[in-house]
Amino acid sequence: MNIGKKMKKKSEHQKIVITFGTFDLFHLGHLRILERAAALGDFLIVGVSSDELNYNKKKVYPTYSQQDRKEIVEAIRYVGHVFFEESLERKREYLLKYNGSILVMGDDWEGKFDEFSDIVEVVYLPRTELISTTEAKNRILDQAGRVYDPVFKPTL
Ligand code: C2G
Repeated sequence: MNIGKKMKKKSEHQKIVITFGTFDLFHLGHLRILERAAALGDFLIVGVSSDELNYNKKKVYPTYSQQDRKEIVEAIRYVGHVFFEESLERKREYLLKYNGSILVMGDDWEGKFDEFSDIVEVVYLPRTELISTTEAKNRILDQAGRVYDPVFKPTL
């Protein structure tokens, strides 16, 4: 029997925590916010931003497709349910639909979602330092340069 999955089952009267994110190139910062968000309630629901939402926001698609990002987040043991966040404007609708009690975001979003405090408790958690998808991409590019550029000398 899969105990982990059994524990994820939602029931009445549970405190539902909802969080949102892209979760591209899933890293420890992502894992830690999901762990801390889950600890605030009984059941964690995650809105994974769709590819189109990301493109509209940043004019670039994430490295991994929305289906891949959703599947990875679904596999995290702190997560009970995952849906696609199709638009930033639909947060209130999602919070009501999924019956959320707490909205959790990293503190890079501090103050941005206070407007929803009439229907949920809004909590901003400190980001994990020194880790981000952008930092990972830059490190990969830097390392690729070392591997493929025969004249590149790393500074020690
Ligand atoms: N995060 C963190 N520590 C990091 C990096 C990210 O705690 N080092 C948190 C962010 O604060 C966010 C979550 O992990 O709460 C997901 O981060 P991103 O994938 O960067 O998502 P973002 O682009 O902020 O999308 O509706 C809002 C958006 O969908 C949020």
